[in-house]
Amino acid sequence: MTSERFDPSSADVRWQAAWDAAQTFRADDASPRPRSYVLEMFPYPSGRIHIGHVRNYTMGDVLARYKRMQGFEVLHPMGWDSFGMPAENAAMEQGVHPGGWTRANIKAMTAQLKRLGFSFDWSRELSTCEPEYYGHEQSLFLDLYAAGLVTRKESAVNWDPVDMTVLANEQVIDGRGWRSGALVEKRKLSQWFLKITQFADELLDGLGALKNWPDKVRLMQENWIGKSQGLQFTFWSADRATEVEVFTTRPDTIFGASFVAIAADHPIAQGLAAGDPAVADFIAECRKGGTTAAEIETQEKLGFDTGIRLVHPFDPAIELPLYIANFVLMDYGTGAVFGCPAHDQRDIDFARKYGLPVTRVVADGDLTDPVFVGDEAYTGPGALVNSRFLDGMDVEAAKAEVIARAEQSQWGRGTTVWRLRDWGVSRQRYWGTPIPFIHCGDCGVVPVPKDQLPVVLPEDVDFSVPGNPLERHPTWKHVDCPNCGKAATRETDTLDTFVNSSWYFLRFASQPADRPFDPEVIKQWLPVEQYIGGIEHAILHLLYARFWTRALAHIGLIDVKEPFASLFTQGMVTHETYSRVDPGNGQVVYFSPSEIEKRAVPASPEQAPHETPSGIATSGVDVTVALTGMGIGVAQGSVSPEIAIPVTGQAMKVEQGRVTKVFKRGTDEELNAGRVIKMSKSKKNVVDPDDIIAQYGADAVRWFMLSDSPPERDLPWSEAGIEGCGRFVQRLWRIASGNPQAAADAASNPALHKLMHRTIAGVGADIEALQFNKAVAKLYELAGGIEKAAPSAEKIAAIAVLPRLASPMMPHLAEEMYHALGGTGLVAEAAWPDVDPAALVDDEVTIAIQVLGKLRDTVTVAKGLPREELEALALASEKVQRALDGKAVKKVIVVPDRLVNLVA
Ligand code: ANZ
Ligand code: ZN
Repeated sequence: MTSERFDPSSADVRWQAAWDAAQTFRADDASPRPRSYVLEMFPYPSGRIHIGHVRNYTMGDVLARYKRMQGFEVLHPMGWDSFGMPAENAAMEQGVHPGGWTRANIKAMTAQLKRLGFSFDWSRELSTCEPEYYGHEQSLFLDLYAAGLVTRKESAVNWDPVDMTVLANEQVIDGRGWRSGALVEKRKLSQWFLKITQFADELLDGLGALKNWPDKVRLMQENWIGKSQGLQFTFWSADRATEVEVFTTRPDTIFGASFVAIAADHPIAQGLAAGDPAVADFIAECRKGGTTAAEIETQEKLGFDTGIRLVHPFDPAIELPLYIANFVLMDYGTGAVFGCPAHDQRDIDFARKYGLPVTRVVADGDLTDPVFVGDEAYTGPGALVNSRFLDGMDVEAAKAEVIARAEQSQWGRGTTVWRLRDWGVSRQRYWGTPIPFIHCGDCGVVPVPKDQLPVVLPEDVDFSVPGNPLERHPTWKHVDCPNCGKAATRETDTLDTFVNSSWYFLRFASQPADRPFDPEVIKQWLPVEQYIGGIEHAILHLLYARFWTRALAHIGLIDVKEPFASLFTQGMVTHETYSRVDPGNGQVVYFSPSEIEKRAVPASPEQAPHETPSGIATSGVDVTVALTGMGIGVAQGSVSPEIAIPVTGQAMKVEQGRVTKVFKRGTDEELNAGRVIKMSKSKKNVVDPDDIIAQYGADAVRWFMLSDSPPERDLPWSEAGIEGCGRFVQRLWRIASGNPQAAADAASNPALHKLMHRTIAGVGADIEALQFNKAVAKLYELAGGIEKAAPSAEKIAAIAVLPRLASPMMPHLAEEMYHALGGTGLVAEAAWPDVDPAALVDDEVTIAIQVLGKLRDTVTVAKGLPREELEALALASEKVQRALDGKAVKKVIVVPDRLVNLVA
């Protein structure tokens, strides 16, 4: 006996247990089937699964389940990106151990994921904070070191002089330490680097082959790698005592040069500082503020005139002042530039501030005057002007001409520079992979011998004092040198968490105990067929993972060069916000959905009946905020400046003189129903996955995540939407559990047969193209078709395929339906239904019927109908007769299978 209603609260756990028992989702390394590796970016164990994770993992799950039904051996793993700052912050704020906090979070989140019925191979679960993972990472790091891909060099860090600690960029807020509030200084420290720049060319060229990556992501990576072609050349002082080598990407603007500037760390600046306290003071001033390119970009431009004058390479009569300037970076190009204010924004800001000449050398349309007006540089194309032998050339030709002349006269040469820097992986933090090196007074830096790996983090650490607990630990760092046996110290830096996520997809594919992975097994699974995650990882994570894969291939550990064959970046889940302005302080106060109620009230006369359109924050804007996982993404999100949300009036619906308004629950206090924006705690517009699963069941939640919006777009959460999904779950259940009672001699239903096969083919194609919302729509259509149909053999057949079609998206309901219909085994292991190709052939066409070229009617007819029949059909149309209004038809134009035009 089947029950009336589908009850997810009992069915969900029952089927989850059945899949577990049958090990349905275990990927078999030895399988003879073709492989499919479906991967979603693994989460940071922050404590709770949020709705963004649910959307991300639902999409991956649908694809993984579908591929399994298609006969693939599917690898669909899940794990935890579990090192990183939030655990240390929790340790400092709540006095808990980062490990305990992290592991408890993982436990809670695992339970949440299991409730959603995702088809993960849990036997491959990994957590990057466990020695079983990071020990292998240490081993790979040593391999890269042996191959010369790891170096140690001096580099600037953010130093908090009060807490006496190094700060990550995210911990510097407005130039001050996030805890102490002290002005942060730049300090030089010896740091570990991975030589990603050695792969810059490859990483750039490789983008061309990633056809199944979003163009946007490829472009972002291209810009990040930033290959520029330019000219490197030397300026001399007239007495030849000073020489400054500069790099420019705009040699064409050479006659617009009005100054030369060097970085504060440039050797010339350092030399001057030794003899002149004013220079030393200025350099100290430049050291304040952050180290990121973005911060340097936005800082006020500061300069110091050294008094030195340099001569123009094309005309010794032109002299340019040499400045030390805070906007010039030491580690880009040569650490020195010439400024052409008319055509570079930084340069014009600087020139206007210090009263330097601004000369136009590229015409801006008709504007050719050498005197440049205004504060906005012209960076567009144009013909060269005021530039002697370059006049009249376009920018590209002028660049080539200057480079050729410089090379001929041997004062410069054409070069390529990259924006990409080597990857600094040292973090002065506890909760990360210990860098496996030992510092010996005699032997220098010595790698930890591989048989002594893993270098395990000490458990007993103290977070009550700021700084790196590994540094302060009484015993941990004291070891004997593996080389000479003398007393030595361990490296106390740990690896950037992005290292953890740079190879986890390899460990998922193969996890022997004694080495990081087995290359033979990797070969079978990699590349990942479909990778799904948030756009916020477009650059760093995806570039680092590509780099690690290439680096490991370079040293012969694996064969694959690109880890992710296809990449998909999903949109965010958004929700209406409820707020009001606090009259006391003018601040916006937010209310959660549980704190509000919507009531219909009489419309006041001045309120025009309308519905306020809701502005949807585009996912392209707020890219720093992590929807899913990746530790660092979360860290960035938590400190990205809160975006002020303008409250856009009242959202109301006017119906027969009444409007629906939003009130603070149980009061008459009216609230603003504001913009629909990404769910976030601070806006109180979050929906807890646990609550909605408890209320509607896993399948309704999954179905909602796939419905309504294309997957790359934002999905607005709505109560009505999820309720509709809950109703559809019940509708499908009624179809499967009701008795179709086909009479053997009932009329056949070719239309339903057609619809069924179109749905099988269409849903499959849509899932493969990740167009889940379209697959959803097709299932709605088929369900409707079945409900309308009278009993027939085709109806029985259509009902019988429903569980298999629904299985990737609503797996629990599908199992229940499958069994109610007499299926054996698990539908999750069943094959995708076959398509009858004959049923896909379109044998009907829609004919447009026109009178004097104007569309009056359409008819759907069998393909290939003869002219006379089409003509007769057209004349029989009532609408056509009305349009003719008694006039005689003079001529009939028939385009077979397309249209009939009556000329009267
Ligand atoms: C003169 C000039 C004229 C420039 C002009 C630009 C526009 P990209 O293309 O991003 O590589 N530059 C070079 N080295 C620098 C450094 N260490 N710190 C700060 N700025 C530096 O940028 C190259 C341009 O950035 C170079 O071209 C240089 O300014 C500046 F109308 O030279 B240009
Ligand atoms: Zn030694």
